[in-house]
Amino acid sequence: MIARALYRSGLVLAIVLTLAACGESAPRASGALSTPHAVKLKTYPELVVGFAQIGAESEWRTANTRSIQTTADQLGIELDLSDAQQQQANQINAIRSFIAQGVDVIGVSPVVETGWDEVFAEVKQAGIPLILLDRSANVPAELYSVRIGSDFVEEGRRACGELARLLDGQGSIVVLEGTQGSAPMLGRGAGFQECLQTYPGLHVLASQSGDFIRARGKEEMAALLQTHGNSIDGVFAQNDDMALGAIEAIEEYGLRPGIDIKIVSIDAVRAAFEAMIAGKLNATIECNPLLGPLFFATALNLANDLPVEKWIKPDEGVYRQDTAAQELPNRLY
Ligand code: GYE
Repeated sequence: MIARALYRSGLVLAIVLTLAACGESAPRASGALSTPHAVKLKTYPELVVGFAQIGAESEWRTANTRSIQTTADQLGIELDLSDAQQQQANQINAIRSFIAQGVDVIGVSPVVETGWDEVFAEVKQAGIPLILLDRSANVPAELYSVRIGSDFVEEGRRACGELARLLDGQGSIVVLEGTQGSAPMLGRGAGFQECLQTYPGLHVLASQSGDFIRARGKEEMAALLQTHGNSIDGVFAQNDDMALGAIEAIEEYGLRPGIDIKIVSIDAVRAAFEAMIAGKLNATIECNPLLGPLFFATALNLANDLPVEKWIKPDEGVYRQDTAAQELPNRLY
């Protein structure tokens, strides 16, 4: 899907560039000083992009930031990257400063889903295209140009399917949720719940928020073990980092993660593959953070008024212990 979208956007751009080139080299009527129909398209090195990143809460996020930075460097794009340290107010300030600078395109990964209407309307008013990268926002569709990111509801369904398989449809599950009110927390939770309806033998004992952070996942898992002890059969961690923290808590409690308690998480970062190879994590649902190339290809199309799809989704898989060792060398994040 990524390849297709890139190919398509590249193709559209190539066609338009060719037309523009033809326009410029077409013979001019005598006396004419310019070619009124030639289209002057922006190229990557002319682009100025502002991106309001969330922070550095997880390995996923670090890989995402790296992908955006290295792609901008490779393409010669001027990138203003801001780190909001998990604060929505900082993201809003960053967006306002991008408007003041007059950047060509603004990108943001909204830390939570709500509270964006006003600032997004300001972006629209300024005539700057807005890309939601990774997380979505709960706003009317006309307030942004495109969202590039995963189907979080589907990821939740897949996580439930994996746990149901591992537990033979019977057992008690605890959930480690990501940042409250964020699109992946809400979407993954909804997909998981929806799929649970088809497994009457599975039920959720408790849910706690670990904010997508490893240390918090460990803390919350330790507390859950204190309360529910040996009655926990499975853990659904809404990202790998929290699952890795939970693994430590389970070991400290004296149980075997991956055996006594089955664990499924989301992201598919390298450390998750290492944990699967060690037999401590049972499965991970892929969520691709390497969105830099797609982000800038889309930004260029928007800056040139070319059409883009409203929701661009990366292709993603599910990984289990049996193929983890074989897959690890291929992992790029
Ligand atoms: O799963 C988690 C990160 O928004 C999809 O945010 C992203 C999530 C990712 O902190 O690890």
